[in-house]
Amino acid sequence: MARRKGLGRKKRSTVREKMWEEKHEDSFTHDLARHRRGRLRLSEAVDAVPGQPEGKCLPNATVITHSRRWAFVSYDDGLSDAPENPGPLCRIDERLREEEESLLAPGDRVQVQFEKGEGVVVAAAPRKTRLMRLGGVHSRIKQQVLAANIDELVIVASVKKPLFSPGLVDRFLIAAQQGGVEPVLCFNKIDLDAPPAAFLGLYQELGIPVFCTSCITGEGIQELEDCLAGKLCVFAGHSGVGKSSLLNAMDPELKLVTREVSEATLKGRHATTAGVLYMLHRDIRVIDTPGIRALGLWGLSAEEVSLYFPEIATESLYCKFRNCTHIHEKNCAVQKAVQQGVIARARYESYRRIRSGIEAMKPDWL
Ligand SMILES: Nc1nc2c(ncn2[C@@H]2O[C@H](COP(=O)(O)OP(=O)(O)O)[C@@H](O)[C@H]2O)c(=O)[nH]1
Ligand SMILES: [Mg+2]
Ligand SMILES: [Zn+2]
Repeated sequence: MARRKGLGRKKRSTVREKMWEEKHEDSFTHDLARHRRGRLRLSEAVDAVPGQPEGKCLPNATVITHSRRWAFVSYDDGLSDAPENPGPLCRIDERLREEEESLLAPGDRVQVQFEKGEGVVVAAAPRKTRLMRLGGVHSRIKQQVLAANIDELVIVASVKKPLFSPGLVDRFLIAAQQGGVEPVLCFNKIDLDAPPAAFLGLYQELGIPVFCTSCITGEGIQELEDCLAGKLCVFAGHSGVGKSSLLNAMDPELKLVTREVSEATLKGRHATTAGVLYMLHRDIRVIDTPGIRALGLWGLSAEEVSLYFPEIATESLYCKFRNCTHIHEKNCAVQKAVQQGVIARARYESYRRIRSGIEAMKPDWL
């Protein structure tokens, strides 16, 4: 990628790091794709616009959605009607792209400057929270941020069509903890079948609010709406579980496109291609993400996995070995707790699968 002369990212990094700590939101950097263990590596952050007086570079818009080169933004109060404003579609400055991929995510706070009748996103504020995953095999970006600055992660699952997948929920719960987001679980399509009772209790015991909804009968929609009022949240889950339908049910004015779940695979098709932020009534702002079939966890080592399963972490204090993997050891308190039903087997199986997946992958963040 062509770098602008004199930008000198590395040299200025310590200065920016210090400034970022002091000013947080007001100073401008952007967390890039190559963080380690969820920590911002500000040495790799994109710098503020060259020549911009420090402290004057404030966010004035929020990213609604974006492609590689273009962002659709919502301007802060007062700016949308400004005579010099050419409209919400803005070009993304090359420093906010990496190898032709945009580094922005819906929910990002950005500064747009108006240049020759064109809006240009020139800088992005550090993210308060994020939902991220490993980039797909074809993506050059290893860590993909799906949504930024969200308060709640609404994990949507359906009881049927497609079938409930506890493994994906457990992965989302880890991603929520990594990104500093509060998780909420929503079992949708309860008109088709009862929500799985064992799992309802399990997640409630873990302290996760659980909602049971139907977009057909309207059951549970009001409760979900009350929980999300005034918040920015992201809806995530398999394709076809009813994410877009839930948004339509909360605010019929939205009229989002929904898709029939393909009978052949019962996995749903991808109707939504990029994450988009929608403004609903009651100041509910929701980022609807494309259906996610698998959530690769980013920046996690095999040893760390148990820390994200609170019930496993608690039991592991009683294991004979400090570095117990809880998989093959004798005298393992975790395995004993699973046998005694203290730890749910489904959660333990998730733990094993996630852990062995990371071991097999030999990720480059370790
Ligand atoms: N029976 C039933 N079908 C639903 C419900 N919610 C959504 N659907 C259907 O499920 C399919 C996928 O919904 P959609 O909102 O596009 O799912 P998304 O991919 O998660 O956004 C559509 O055919 C919807 O009509 C529900 O509560 N009950
Ligand atoms: Mg959808
Ligand atoms: Zn153990």
